[in-house]
Amino acid sequence: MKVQFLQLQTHGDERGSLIALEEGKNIPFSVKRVYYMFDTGKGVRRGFHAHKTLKQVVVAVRGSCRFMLDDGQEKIEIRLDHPCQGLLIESFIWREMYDFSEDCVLMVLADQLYEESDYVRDYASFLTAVAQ
Ligand code: T46
Repeated sequence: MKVQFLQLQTHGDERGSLIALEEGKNIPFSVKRVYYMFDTGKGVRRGFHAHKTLKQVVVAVRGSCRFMLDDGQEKIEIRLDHPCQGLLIESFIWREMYDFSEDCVLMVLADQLYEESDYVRDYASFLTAVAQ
């Protein structure tokens, strides 16, 4: 599956912790867009789509949530619960996010600007596309 865990180096000292995200170093693409989700309601499930070309790295900078990732053949569940964990998700991976903790701030770095035409929001169309 085109999904990878990235262990992000923490620079910690007596003042606290700091993690740097740098394109071409720990982020394997040029970053065109950053967005973040917060105040996600209890029991809410988001996502329900794949991307045709977009690559993203997701970090729970605060709190936790779970991802269900599906490449059309296999489904895996991943829990993000620490700011030192990055999750690289490449194209044609169906994703659903859920079990957001109340304090969850989910930050996403993307290699492209927002473009609705890059989304596959219909699961049957996704399965057809990955079968080809
Ligand atoms: C993804 C997962 C992890 C924008 O105007 N600009 C943006 O950059 C984004 C990401 C969204 N929007 C608008 C489009 C919708 O009206 O914000 C609204 C919520 O977006 P959406 O329903 O797509 O959110 P999620 O949580 O289902 O999915 C998002 C990303 O869209 C998606 O690329 O991989 O987070």
